Amino acid sequence: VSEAVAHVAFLPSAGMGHLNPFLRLAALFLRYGCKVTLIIAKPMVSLAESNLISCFCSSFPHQVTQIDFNLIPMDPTTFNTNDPFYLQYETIRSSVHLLSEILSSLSKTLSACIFDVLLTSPVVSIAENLSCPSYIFFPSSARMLSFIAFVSVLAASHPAAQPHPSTFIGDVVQIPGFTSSIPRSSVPSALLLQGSNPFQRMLVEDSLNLMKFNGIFINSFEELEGEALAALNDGKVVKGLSPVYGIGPLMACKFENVDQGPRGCMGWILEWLDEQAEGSVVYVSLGSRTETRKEQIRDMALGLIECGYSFLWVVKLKRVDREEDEGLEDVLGSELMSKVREKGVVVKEFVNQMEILGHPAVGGFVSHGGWNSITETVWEGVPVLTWPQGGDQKINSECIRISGVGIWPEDWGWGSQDVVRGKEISNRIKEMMNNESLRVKVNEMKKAARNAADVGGSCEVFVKRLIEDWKK
Ligand code: BUP
Repeated sequence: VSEAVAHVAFLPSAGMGHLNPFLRLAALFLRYGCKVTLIIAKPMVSLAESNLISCFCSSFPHQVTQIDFNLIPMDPTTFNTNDPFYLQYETIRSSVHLLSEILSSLSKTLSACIFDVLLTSPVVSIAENLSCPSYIFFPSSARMLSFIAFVSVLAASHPAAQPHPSTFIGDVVQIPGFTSSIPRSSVPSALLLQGSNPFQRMLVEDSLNLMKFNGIFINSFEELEGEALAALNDGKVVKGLSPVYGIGPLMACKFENVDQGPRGCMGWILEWLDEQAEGSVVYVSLGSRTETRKEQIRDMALGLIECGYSFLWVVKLKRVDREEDEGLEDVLGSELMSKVREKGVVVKEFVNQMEILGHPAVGGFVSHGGWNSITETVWEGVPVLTWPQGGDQKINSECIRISGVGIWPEDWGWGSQDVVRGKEISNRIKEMMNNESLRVKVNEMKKAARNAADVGGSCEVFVKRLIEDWKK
């Protein structure tokens, strides 16, 4: 490509936990002068996603072009799932020839193409035929990426022709290059379910296909996950894996503030936080996709009341036992609800998490262990207590414990299934809020995070080097 400005095409997939960091990655390349084409699979899964994309495009009117990738509608009953994200994935897969047309019309001007990891297998054949390099963006931890990449090694070493993950994943997974192993109990539970499910097929297939790209971008950095990044790049995890670029931490951008959730709600939240003493508030959010059980909500309420700290609790009631209309008072009862109101505030809307974590009153974060939440809490130097609910969250939580920036009580199990009593929750919150060494460690990590993202930091070095390579 002889043009002076590098031109990068981005193809995101569905889900805010993927879209948010993916657009932050695109904003990073924009910051270094690239031109961006955003290819959007339509129709999108949720309104929140289409709002965010509109805000992104209107924030960079001269540098970003949006192209619609109109999906061919599919009959959802063809698939044995009601997960809208998996249906989107399959629809993209079956419409991929249309994507091929879009990319070939752009290919003369393209310097690189970046795909979200959920599209790894659907786009692999297209990526192989592109005349520019293609990359995957992986929005979880380097430890989780190592696990996924190592799945192909485990599967290949099993005698059966097509072994099931529950047979090739033993009691522990010892990935070469790692000091500590991953216990079977930390493996995403959908992978271990008997019988075949879409998630298993996707992961096993992706594990092999990850090798077929020119590189993998990951929202992590040396000081947070040095061991995993080295194991991946030294060929210890799997031989032949493409370079893994730790371009993290990817931080919040201005476009995320526009029209994301009611600013009215953020207004009173910030006013309430302003009234609280520095470092005195526990912020609680177990993610947006969690199926929160009523019992878990009750235990959390008891734990928060007992711990004695003020709290800001983001509860996603919409998925409580799948009952859409139930309110928190219906779940807690009026007596418990009035105690909750004495010490804390409860929010049901989508909040601006970065703004909350950055408020001086916030002294600790009870999180599900989503990787974005972890990198955000590190960025703000807030210690974290994780209660994984599913997916990659236990493997991410291991990074928290290893790096020393937070606590993960391993015996709590998956929050979406296991019972943890209020007393235990309260004890762990107190431990997080009172532990001086956690605070020191997370502040060291905050400095390292900011250095990595600063002028001359690892993130800039990687991005500038890639842009130069693309221009050759
Ligand atoms: Br909830 C919530 N506000 O109210 P993770 C989330 N977020 O800004 P994962 C908000 O969404 P799940 C809210 O800051 C982070 O960037 C949060 O990503 C933001 O969770 C993102 O932490 C969530 O990686 O699970 O794994 O995507 O979908 O349940 O949040």
